[in-house]
Amino acid sequence: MAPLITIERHILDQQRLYPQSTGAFSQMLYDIALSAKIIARETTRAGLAGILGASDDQSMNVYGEQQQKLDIFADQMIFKMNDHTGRLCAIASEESDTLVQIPPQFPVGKYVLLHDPLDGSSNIDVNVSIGTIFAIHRKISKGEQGTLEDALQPGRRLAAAGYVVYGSSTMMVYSAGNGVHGFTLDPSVGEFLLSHENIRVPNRAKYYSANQGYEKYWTRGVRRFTKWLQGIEGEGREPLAHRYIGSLVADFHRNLLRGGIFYYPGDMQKQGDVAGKMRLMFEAQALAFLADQAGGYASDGIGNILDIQPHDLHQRVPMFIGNRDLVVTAETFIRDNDPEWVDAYTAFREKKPKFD
Ligand code: AHM
Ligand code: MG
Repeated sequence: MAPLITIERHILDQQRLYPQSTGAFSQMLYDIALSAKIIARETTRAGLAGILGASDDQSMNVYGEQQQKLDIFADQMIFKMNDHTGRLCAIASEESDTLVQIPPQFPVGKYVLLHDPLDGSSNIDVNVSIGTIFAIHRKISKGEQGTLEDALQPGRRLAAAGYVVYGSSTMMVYSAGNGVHGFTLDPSVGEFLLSHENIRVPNRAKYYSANQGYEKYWTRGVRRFTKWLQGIEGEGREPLAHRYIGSLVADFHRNLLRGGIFYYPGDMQKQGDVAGKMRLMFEAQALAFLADQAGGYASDGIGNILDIQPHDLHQRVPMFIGNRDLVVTAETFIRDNDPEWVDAYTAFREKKPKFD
């Protein structure tokens, strides 16, 4: 019988590759796995426990979206599981306006955690897959407390990133810069077991995923690229099948395993949407890191998402992610068709960060 490899054992095995490691990093990934198990339990019991649906106080998050009860639960759970461990110097979440400091009674560590506690929250009420996304940067500032300078680093410098998908089973997928590994939760024993070792994006893509309901807002390049994926534009390739769940984690996960491209472009027509909807720090950096580690690629339409110097914690970013050849083709269509958008977005992308 092949040995069962728990996520704990896998993280420890990875740690042995770095003899100088203090173990703090491995423990942190394990803390996130534990938070994920608790969130998974709540998502499956949500209807029963009476916490399904919009939060009582009808509160809005920083993007003006109504928070769901489960969003708030997941956000607080991740904070509470990680605030006291001495491993983090700050935590930032899609649901909070600013960087959250470690409470003064607890020791301060060497890493910053950025996360989207419950991605795809519009799908909670309708029993469709949702997810948690996380990214970990190393502290680079001199003082004791974590600062925006520590959080606003390019994705290229991530120490680790991953996601949890709460679907027909719960899976955690992570990379600490040494390949992408997937674990499936066995609810009967409460352990994440290694089920997908060293995930690589398949050479042949099967799917394209985008919210085509918004096509009228898209630029000419993105529309032509979509026609190319459908085999209508260009050299008459076989069409890809279309799949769109509306939960980024679930859409990304499917395309990672089956091959394909997910895109959420920046639009010019809809005012203020030059950078689209996805959040650079809480969604895009982590998934771009995983795509890169799995042999794929993530672009904002003009270049690698991992190379963007962030200027704002809640910065939006256009996202094209999946098989490298498809993403590069999207960049080509945009370069050849959308000069106005490229100029407007480049000005946005190159804004300078303010760290004070
Ligand atoms: P959320 O973090 O508020 O849930 O929003 C992010 C979600 C992604 O999971 C998904 O890819 C996208 O928004 C769907 O947006 P749309 O409904 O515009 O297609
Ligand atoms: Mg969210």
